Amino acid sequence: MTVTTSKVIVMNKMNRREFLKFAGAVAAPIALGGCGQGLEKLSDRRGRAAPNFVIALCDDLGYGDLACYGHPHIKTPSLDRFAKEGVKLTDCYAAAPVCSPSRAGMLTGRTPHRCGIYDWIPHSASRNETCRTYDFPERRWIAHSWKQMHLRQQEITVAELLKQAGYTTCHVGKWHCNSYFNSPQQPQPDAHGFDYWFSTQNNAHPSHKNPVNFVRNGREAGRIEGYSSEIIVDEAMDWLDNHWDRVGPFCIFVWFHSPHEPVATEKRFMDMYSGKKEAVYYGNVTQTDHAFGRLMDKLDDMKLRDSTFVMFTSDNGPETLNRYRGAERSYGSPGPLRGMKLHMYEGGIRVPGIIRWPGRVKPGSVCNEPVSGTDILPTLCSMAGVKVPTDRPIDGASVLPIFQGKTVVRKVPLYWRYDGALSRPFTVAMRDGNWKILADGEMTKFELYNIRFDIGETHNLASRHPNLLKKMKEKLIVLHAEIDAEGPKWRQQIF
Ligand SMILES: [Ca+2]
Repeated sequence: MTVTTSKVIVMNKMNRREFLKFAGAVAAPIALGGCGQGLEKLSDRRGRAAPNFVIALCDDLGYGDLACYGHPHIKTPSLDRFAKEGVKLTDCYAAAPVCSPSRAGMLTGRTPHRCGIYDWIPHSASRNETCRTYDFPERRWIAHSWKQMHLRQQEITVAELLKQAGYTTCHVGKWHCNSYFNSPQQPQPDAHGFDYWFSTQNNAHPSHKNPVNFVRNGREAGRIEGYSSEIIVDEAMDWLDNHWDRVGPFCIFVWFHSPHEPVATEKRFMDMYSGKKEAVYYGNVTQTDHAFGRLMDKLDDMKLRDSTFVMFTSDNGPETLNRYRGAERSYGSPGPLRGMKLHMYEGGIRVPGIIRWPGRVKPGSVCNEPVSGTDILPTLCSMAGVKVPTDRPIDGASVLPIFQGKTVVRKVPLYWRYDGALSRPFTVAMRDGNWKILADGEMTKFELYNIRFDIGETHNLASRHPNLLKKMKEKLIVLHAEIDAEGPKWRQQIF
């Protein structure tokens, strides 16, 4: 039954010809040779200046939404060029299939459940939370407890670690790691290591156009003319000009609101798709691409290209059209993947991922080694010569080995949990090598896929590989219990 659902989703988004074109675009370079770069050994880097970091994160950008990931219509010239200058990751994952947990995972290097970020976080002022409960009884929480959910002060973020190591740090865009935004009741971006922040609690309001809800270092910025992706990049460029000391290295997190709803797009980008019902969405991705390109041009103007590691990715898969009232522009594509945002199948969690690091990453290469949002902290720490915290479990791993053509060494397999997943009963997933297991929260139902050869998760191999299933089940059950025990219990059950 679930296979049928998958086919419907894929076919809704992409016809067969487009799918084959996409599959070819992704698969062919892999066959030609993975990630080997012939790069300098990491030890050679000792003594060199630590690189700057730019981590650009889109909101709900699907795996199939960029031209360089096979989209048949959307134009993304800046990112296509960026991919030719760097490495395109075919197996890049978000830490979760939904906003807030994904961001917490990226900041902490920990699977978000450990941090207590179980779901997207409502704004403290929102009114309708008392009726928001999960519809399966064992997981029902009173909804106002969601407003208690936030990235706690005791979590250690990558920004804090880099700051301690002499980096100047900046966050621009969507934050979504607390409910009481710009309030003393919960930690704000500065409390999590960002020297400078120009951020919103969640989406740009009322839409990407002329947003009114940015806060700059604790002060409301008021209504700003323009579109949020451009506004964010303007701020990042201004920060580089006027706030970065130009002495030590910098780290900027550029967290776009686009192409999440409510989508609004400048006319000239919509006009590129005139006559298409998807014009607002497609144009929105193109506008984000344009804004990203401007930031890359700025790095060139300041002669920072060679000293800056840049990663572009997304926080989860694409929204389902009309899933809720207001999602009528969500024409995002998961490409050949099964599922969408909020699913534990690949469409929910596998996202575009492109890294440029001149001199270390072979231009135009393609890498099929899995990389997750939780890997950002250990990877950046490794490059900056900063120790990763040892007083708590860190799930991510440094992915620097992929730049030397090697495999990432993981102590913890890639793991995802989202109790509100639309792919229920499957709310938990784990990937170990080429294999992915899905499970329900009670660890009684399982599916098993060879994700390398079955990217669309169409063949459940659980019954065909009982020994492998048993091994992965055992590993997952232990990991799941350990992570579950660590998550803080600020939720209250209502019965
Ligand atoms: Ca999102």
